[in-house]
Amino acid sequence: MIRLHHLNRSRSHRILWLLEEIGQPYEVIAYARDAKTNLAPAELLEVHPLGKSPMVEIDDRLVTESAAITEVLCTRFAPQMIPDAASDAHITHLELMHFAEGSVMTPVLLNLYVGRLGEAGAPLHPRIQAELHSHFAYMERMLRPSGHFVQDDLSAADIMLSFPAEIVLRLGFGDTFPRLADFVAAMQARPAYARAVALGYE
Ligand SMILES: N[C@@H](CCC(=O)N[C@@H](CS)C(=O)NCC(=O)O)C(=O)O
Repeated sequence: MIRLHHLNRSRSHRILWLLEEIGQPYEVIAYARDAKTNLAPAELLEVHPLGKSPMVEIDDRLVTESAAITEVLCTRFAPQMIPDAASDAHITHLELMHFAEGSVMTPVLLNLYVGRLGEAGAPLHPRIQAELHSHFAYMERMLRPSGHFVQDDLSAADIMLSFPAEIVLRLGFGDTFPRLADFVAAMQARPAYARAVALGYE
């Protein structure tokens, strides 16, 4: 049995979408962000000491970290979404799976938090903007002519990179990175993505 610990308006949405793509039965335990702090509720700390979402239970094994969850779900239920382990594409797959949380999210989160400092954060803005731009430009360049990352059909990297790609648009960079804008539109047009949205969890 697969059980997703899902926090509203979070990285967990890409796992909900992935679960719809792979077509395995699953259940969702929904958590709501605190209305004032926007943080996860304390109940998530009862599941894991970090108290973050997504988390997935697969046959009673708790799996944390979006990239690990995506890798485990694809390996078990949708192996076509991961390039063959001996291929060059598999190395690109690994690079982008790590990039999605380990690289691009650093300037994204710095931009969010330093932005709250107002004038006090101003000396950091140019560096953060430059890092945001170079990471988004790298994503734009890594998109294949098919409009996917890594493979010419949906892959685990597409799932992982959908979250930062949606942030590119939210930050107003859609015109600067039109291929990323097309990628987001294509992923959101997939029936499985629409089914995940229709579940109404946010
Ligand atoms: N690297 C982790 C990040 C998990 C994470 O930070 N999740 C956020 C949601 S986008 C969260 O739970 N935030 C609530 C909080 O920190 O209180 C992953 O990819 O799963």
